[in-house]
Amino acid sequence: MSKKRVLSGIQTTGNLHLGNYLGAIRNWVDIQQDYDNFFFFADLHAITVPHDAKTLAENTLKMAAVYLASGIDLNCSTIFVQSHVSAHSELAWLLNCVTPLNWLERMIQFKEKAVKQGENVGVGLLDYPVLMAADILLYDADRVPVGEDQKQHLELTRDIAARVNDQFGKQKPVLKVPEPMIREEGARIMSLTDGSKKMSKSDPSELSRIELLDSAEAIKRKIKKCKTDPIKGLTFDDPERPECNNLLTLYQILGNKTKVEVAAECQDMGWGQFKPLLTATTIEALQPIQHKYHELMNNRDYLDSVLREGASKASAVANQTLTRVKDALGFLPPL
Ligand code: AQP
Repeated sequence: MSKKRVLSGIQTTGNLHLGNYLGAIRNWVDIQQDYDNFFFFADLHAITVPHDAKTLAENTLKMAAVYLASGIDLNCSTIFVQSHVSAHSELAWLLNCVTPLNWLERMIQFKEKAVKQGENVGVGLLDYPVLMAADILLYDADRVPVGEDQKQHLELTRDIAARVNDQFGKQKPVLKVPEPMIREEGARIMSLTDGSKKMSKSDPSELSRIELLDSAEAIKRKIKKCKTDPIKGLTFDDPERPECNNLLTLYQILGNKTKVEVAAECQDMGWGQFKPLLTATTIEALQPIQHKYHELMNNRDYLDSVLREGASKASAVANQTLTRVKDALGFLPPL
């Protein structure tokens, strides 16, 4: 039996942080041997908010090195740059024409990010979930591993696929309807400065996130300054103590411990005792990734060849789906 297909990606908007790693990449690495995987660098998504043309390409390359350094295995996973596979933009247009506007206006992420951009909010930000639907549906993905924050967008992808099938695939479904794959642990890593907000690349405060490439010094400083509370004894799942829950979760996952172990270890601790432990655990967990990352960044030819091959494999799959959709929608095939 052939393996089920998995697809996921991350925007190339900036440096990856622990939320992206624990909510996404680490899970991809853990499951990859059981699936046929496509992981991409969402550079077309990265321009849905104002971006710096001088850093976009470099951010994309850095992210490729991070995926590989984190353990993505090219024997079972294809990695590629979204803009290198033109079918993504093309299918997004076709899907735009079957997607009702009010489906997009309901998206929480749009509402949150639109507020930050005021009157200048771009059409691309509203349309982001349709491009995401195209990303997923092009590969006939069975499963999409994402963090909790992307769940609504994935529901929309399913709705769009069902609508296309309903309107144009009465005899035979045109698109495969994918399932989300959300791992409970690490699904929502919170900001270090506000335990009620998710850790995010676009948070203006660098102190709010630990980036995967942060130096040991930076990690130490950020954990030292992170928000805590005056209560002694550290516990999970207290709704009054979101920061405490978040920091214990980081300690648990990065230290490869169970929740029960961490709860027992930390129940009588104060922050003064806990913070150095979390700092050491974080530095130790990130060190091998950082080491490998620097090696890869010094081997540009290798990275280029991986991305070239990835784009070619991804295009072969994506173009087939695109042709299937265009046929179903009734386009005159190229002559
Ligand atoms: N805080 C988080 N906890 C768990 N998972 C997270 N992800 C992002 N933040 C967290 C997961 O990372 C993957 C890639 O996300 P993305 O960069 O494409 O978009 P995002 O979700 O909007 O991530 P950011 O960091 O918040 O980026 P900006 O600030 O640029 O929007 C997804 O699987 C996501 O669930």
